Amino acid sequence: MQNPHLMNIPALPFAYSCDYRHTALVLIDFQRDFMEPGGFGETLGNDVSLLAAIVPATQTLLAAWRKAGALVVHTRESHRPDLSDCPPAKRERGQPALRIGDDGPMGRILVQGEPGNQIIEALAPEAGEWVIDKPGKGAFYATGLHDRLQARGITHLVFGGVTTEVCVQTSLREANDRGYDCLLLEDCTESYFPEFKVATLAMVRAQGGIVGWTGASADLLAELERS
Ligand code: C5J
Repeated sequence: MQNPHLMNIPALPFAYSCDYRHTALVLIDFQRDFMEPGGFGETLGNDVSLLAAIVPATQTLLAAWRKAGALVVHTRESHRPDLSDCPPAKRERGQPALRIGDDGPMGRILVQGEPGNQIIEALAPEAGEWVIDKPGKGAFYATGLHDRLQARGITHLVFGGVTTEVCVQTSLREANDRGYDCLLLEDCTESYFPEFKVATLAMVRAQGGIVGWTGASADLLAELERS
């Protein structure tokens, strides 16, 4: 008998198959520091309002994923208050208005526990969901995430989050190298640079899905409902 929990989701470059009991929804860095004025994203000179467009679709997906009882992983790009996990190369890069660790309108930029470092209210983690604080762009660097996913029997990862070409793409590539099949949802990820989003989606699925699949949340929702 066919596995009733198996989902066959229309995707590119071809259908993405996964059992939601072995799949985690990974939401990357939906933090005020990236999504709202006064945070890290804006200090780098970006128009942060561009990122708001993906919140409704991500909320709908998150609600359905929760209802299915499947694993949700939230990440935050964040550093310890003493910045011992922030290499000078990261802190001193470029000419931002405020650097990591500086005081801003939402507290210290990209520092754990500060208001700006929290995930936006609309997508706030619920009890039992994993919240991974990561000092790098990738979710697997210095976090122990791989071991936790392995212990939980997770083989597939569905990604949303910001920004597409930085922390989302880095995390997806790290995951691919660790043996996970990865689906990037195009309506649940956004960039400050629309052309970078388009390019990232194309890169991920090129060459027969060289590092993963891309798809739409509506197609995932339909399969989740069916299974
Ligand atoms: C950036 C991220 N863009 N979450 N971080 O620095 O993509």
